[in-house]
Amino acid sequence: MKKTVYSICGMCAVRCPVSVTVEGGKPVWVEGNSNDGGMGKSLCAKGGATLSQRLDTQRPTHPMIRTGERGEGQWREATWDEAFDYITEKLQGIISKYGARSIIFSDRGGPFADLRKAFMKALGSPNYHNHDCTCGRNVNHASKSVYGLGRKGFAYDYKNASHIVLFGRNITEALKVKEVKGFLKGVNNGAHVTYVDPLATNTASKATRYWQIKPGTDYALLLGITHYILKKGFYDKDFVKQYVNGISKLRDFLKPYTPEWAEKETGISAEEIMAFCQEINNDRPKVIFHPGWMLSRYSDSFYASRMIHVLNAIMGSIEVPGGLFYPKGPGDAGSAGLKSIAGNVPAPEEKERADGCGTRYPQFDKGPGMLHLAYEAIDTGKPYPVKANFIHRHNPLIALPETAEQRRIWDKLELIVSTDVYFSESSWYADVILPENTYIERDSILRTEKGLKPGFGRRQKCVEPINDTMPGWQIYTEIAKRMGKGEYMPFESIEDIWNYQLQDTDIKIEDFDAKGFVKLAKDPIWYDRDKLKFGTESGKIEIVNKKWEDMGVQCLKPYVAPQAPADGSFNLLFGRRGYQTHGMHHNNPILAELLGTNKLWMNPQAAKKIGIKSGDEVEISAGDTKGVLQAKVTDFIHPQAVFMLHGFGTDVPARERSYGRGVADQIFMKGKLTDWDKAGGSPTLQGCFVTVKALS
Ligand SMILES: Nc1nc2c(c(=O)[nH]1)N[C@H]1C(S)=C(S)[C@@H](COP(=O)(O)OP(=O)(O)OC[C@H]3O[C@@H](n4cnc5c(=O)[nH]c(N)nc54)[C@H](O)[C@@H]3O)O[C@H]1N2
Ligand SMILES: Nc1nc2c(c(=O)[nH]1)N[C@H]1C(S)=C(S)[C@@H](COP(=O)(O)OP(=O)(O)OC[C@H]3O[C@@H](n4cnc5c(=O)[nH]c(N)nc54)[C@H](O)[C@@H]3O)O[C@H]1N2
Ligand code: SF4
Ligand SMILES: [Mo]
Repeated sequence: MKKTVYSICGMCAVRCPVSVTVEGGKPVWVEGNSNDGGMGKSLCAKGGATLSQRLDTQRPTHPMIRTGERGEGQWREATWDEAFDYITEKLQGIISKYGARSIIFSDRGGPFADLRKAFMKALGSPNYHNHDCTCGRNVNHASKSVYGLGRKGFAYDYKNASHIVLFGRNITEALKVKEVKGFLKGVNNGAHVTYVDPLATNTASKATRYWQIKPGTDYALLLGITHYILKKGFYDKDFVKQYVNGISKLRDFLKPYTPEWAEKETGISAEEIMAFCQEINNDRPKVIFHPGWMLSRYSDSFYASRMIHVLNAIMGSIEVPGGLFYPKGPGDAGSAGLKSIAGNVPAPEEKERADGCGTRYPQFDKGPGMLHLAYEAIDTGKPYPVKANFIHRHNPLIALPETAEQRRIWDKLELIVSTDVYFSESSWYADVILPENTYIERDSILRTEKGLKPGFGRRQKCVEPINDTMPGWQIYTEIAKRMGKGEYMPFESIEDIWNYQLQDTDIKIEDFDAKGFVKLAKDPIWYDRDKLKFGTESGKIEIVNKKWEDMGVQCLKPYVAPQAPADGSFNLLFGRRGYQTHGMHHNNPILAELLGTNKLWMNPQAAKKIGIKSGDEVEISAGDTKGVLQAKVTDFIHPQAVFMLHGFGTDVPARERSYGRGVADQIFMKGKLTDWDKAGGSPTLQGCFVTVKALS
């Protein structure tokens, strides 16, 4: 009667291994899959709300086709056949008028995305996008310009580290279960933790040194740190000699950027900076500088991230325990990889992406593209018209800035299809909603799990769906077939896909039964540190990368201080907490209770000036956009900034538990859809100001 099914959590994009207990066909318990030692039985609060998600009735339970105006909330429930016919007919019309390239795909991305990429290629469009333009693109591009490898080209060995330096990386709340466990082990083992953030988050309480930096000045801090480290010789000279090009150019460039100079820009004392450098020198090479994500959303964040990547290199912390390591893939363990589904579909005839990644913007990765740049194409019809948008497990209307402006642009689309489990802001504005099964009700394609012990992982259906929903793999396979592209996705069942993926390996699908995953190596794989190879043309770490400079990206850019807020206005900071995933679970019956509403954090100095105390209602505004929140007056925030949690203030009435609760941060980000970092590419979400006034 009682059985255990191993699967992969889907309550956030971290996708931890889980173990689900099923009794009489019903799920009764979810916990971490303890076959994975790093995970144990742990789960976060969102993972713990899995069963509540499934039972939530304020979700799309059938395919839905819009009957009223977009966003009006008038729908008719449809059968899957009707929904697919509707989509196919519209798509055929759009393709015959504008060509297949006029279709874009806006995906969350991640380890199961291969099938959706195949779907887009099969339709004949080059315009696949994932969410990363507002997540880690700047950090990724910065990493590529230094190592020739993206941001996922390295992983971090927290538990053995001697010093962990976090720039706005709220690792204990914006969490990944295995990572936070590794981090806490490191802390318990006595690692130093330096935490840099204008906000003293929960992670600051684990730090041995907390710096309440002036918002947007991390690049200055990093220049001051690197200047002093080079001046004092606090770096790994052997590693630099062997692997790093451009150290003398860096030294010259850094001449003006002394710790005393950095103090003036950042508010962090020169003495503290020098003491930190001394400590880091003792702790290296077991040192991790983590670039975070949020620091990556100012206009110079590409450069701040770049300097962090350079620091990791000159610490010599690459491919050492307690430092950074290359996540190893199947090939490193002597195995073939999963066979790619997209790899088997011919490339679309159209080579130019609508967003210009890889052509107009040669430095930006074509793979995930840049959704905000595709918006320009939707809006202007250049370089060619874009008329259809598939949205999968993505909520761009709140993930990108300026919801209202995005809706204006989306109105130029002739078809919007959203595959979601919730009425997100984006699915609510679509023409068709295709409800996916909740994750415990569905199988997904197999994933590759890179790491010191690489392997493959399987998400499998634990229980039958309770609604008229479908797994993503089937949705796209069905549409492809109806569009006459079935030959590229010739699958009738998930087993067909699994067997296809495993065909080059020695692994059978039954091998996943015992643990939920298959490891390809018994022992951790470390590369020979004398034979490291980086992805640059020289094979070395490039402080000045000629390829990037030739593409118009200066590598060592002089510091320009960020714009300061005008009198009475503040830098708007935002972030998340352990029991929320962006804006997606605010209506989950259990999590809605924990989340309540968001508040506006303000420093006492600033609050006093405008006559506000904790608990007072305040009006926040940017231009003609306004919102009201309760103030939380606290020393834990820099006087120049205010902070609010992301994901609140939904305007979707069907989400009754969260509708009207709190205020959304993205609505205040005026002009940010077209204001992006020219070197890294991401919208400068953080360079935004609001004014605050007392209401009574
Ligand atoms: N203003 C502001 N903007 C931000 C951020 C911020 O903090 N503030 N954070 C940025 C960051 S780091 C990121 S990564 C992005 C995140 O932006 P998104 O990637 O859009 O966010 P997610 O919450 O991961 O996923 C969103 C959608 O997936 C749906 N979903 C959930 N589970 C499932 C499922 O099982 N199947 C399907 N098909 N759909 C599902 C949800 O209902 C939701 O609509 O936002 C970025 N933008
Ligand atoms: N519980 C939970 N966990 C998550 C997610 C989630 O939605 N919920 N999302 C996942 C995803 S997609 C991501 S990208 C990560 C995000 O992980 P983080 O980026 O660590 O998460 P945030 O809470 O957004 O934290 C951003 C921090 O940046 C700080 N900050 C703002 N301006 C500056 C500045 O000028 N300098 C510095 N140094 N710091 C600054 C903010 O004050 C805030 O504390 O979390 C992942 N984990
Ligand atoms: S971090 Fe939490 S919600 Fe995200 S996958 Fe892991 S257990 Fe699930
Ligand atoms: Mo993210």
